[in-house]
Amino acid sequence: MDERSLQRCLTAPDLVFMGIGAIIGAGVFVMTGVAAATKAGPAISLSYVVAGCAAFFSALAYAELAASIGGCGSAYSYAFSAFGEWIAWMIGWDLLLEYAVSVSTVAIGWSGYLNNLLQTWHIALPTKFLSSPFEGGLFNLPAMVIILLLASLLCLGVKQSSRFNTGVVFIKLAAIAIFISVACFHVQPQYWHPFFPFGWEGMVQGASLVFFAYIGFDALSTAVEETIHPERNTPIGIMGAMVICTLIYIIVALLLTGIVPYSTLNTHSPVAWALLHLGYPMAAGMVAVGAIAGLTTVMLVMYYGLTRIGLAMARDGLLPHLFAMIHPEKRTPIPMILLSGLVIAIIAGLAPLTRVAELVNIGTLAAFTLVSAGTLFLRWKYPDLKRPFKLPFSPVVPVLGVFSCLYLMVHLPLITWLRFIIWMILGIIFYLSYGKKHSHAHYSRIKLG
Ligand code: ALA
Repeated sequence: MDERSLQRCLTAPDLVFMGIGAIIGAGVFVMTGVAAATKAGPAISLSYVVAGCAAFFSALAYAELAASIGGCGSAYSYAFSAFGEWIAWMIGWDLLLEYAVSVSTVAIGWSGYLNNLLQTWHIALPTKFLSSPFEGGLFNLPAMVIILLLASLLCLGVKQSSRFNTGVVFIKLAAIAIFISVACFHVQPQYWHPFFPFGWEGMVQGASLVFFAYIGFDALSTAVEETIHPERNTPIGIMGAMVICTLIYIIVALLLTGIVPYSTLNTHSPVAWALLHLGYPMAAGMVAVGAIAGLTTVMLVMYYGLTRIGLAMARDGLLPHLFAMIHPEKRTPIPMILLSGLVIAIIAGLAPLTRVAELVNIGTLAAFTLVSAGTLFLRWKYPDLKRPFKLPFSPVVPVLGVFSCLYLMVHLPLITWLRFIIWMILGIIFYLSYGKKHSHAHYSRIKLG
């Protein structure tokens, strides 16, 4: 184990697939139905447009900073360059929470989908191994097992992980294609009336919920050190994945609310359920397999992002040195992968995560706000910084990015804010007692000229 660099092997198509891998998951396969039934009605397709705008402004900011600053630390590294160590630590700490909780949450959803699928094949897992002690079980075994399997894959190498990701992304895209090709022949326009059953406010609340569906493109910016020509390929990867996913979301949302009454969609697997309702059990089964595939790649890429941010923080001395170690042959940060995998598996196996999942949104929105603000600040502080990709219409786009993310943040529940604040206070304590003393990040990542 040494401190060598990571291996530069990812191409633009790899990144687009990694982006789709991280983005399309529980959001579209689960939340579309829940948000349509309880918040927005058929206007859920518009909710996707609104949430997509907020995510898009941030994606442009990520693309600019990933191409100009680089590093594997994503928003942590950008905050370091723009605002210094304190803010960088806070946002890095925030990202560790966001990524760990999102992977654990998705693992629990994955376990539920797997169990449903096994039941259709008449295989029953003991219920005590399917839920946490807080929900009457012992632990969630499938959720823990999938995390440990993904940990092994990540240890093997980034190219191997990326190949696996590409294969599985095809399965989930095939599932979506099956849904679209069946659903488009069964649209009944009367289901779209009224389009706004819960008013404009409902549509905006739906947008705050389905914002989750866009989370994930930010993980691509942690792959800069492993990307060939990152100044060109990272913006292509981020924007390419975002455009494809946004189009898919709007089409799926329109079709889903056009083939069944929106009020019936509050189920765990609304997309598969709608096909079952139309009388296509085979297609419904394939969509369920696609959803499991989708959740797998979301976990893989988010988990990957977590390890790279932790690596960047450890290289700066803010986390223990052990986590900066890279395996000489595999060129992967094995100690970081194993320890974070263990923590994630424990959370996924033992925690009741329904409410904690909202922490993911607040953590992400905080990071997105800071990244948009960071582009503005860096354009002012370092006007000559080499920017291979420049977000258009600055300062309008980053300002819109900041305000749209803050707007969604203030609409999150108070309890989520409290949990977030507690986590950040823990971060301050850790920084004062460890990071501040061990930091050796006396450098700037800024390349002028
Ligand atoms: N965007 C990811 C999902 O929808 C987090 O599962």
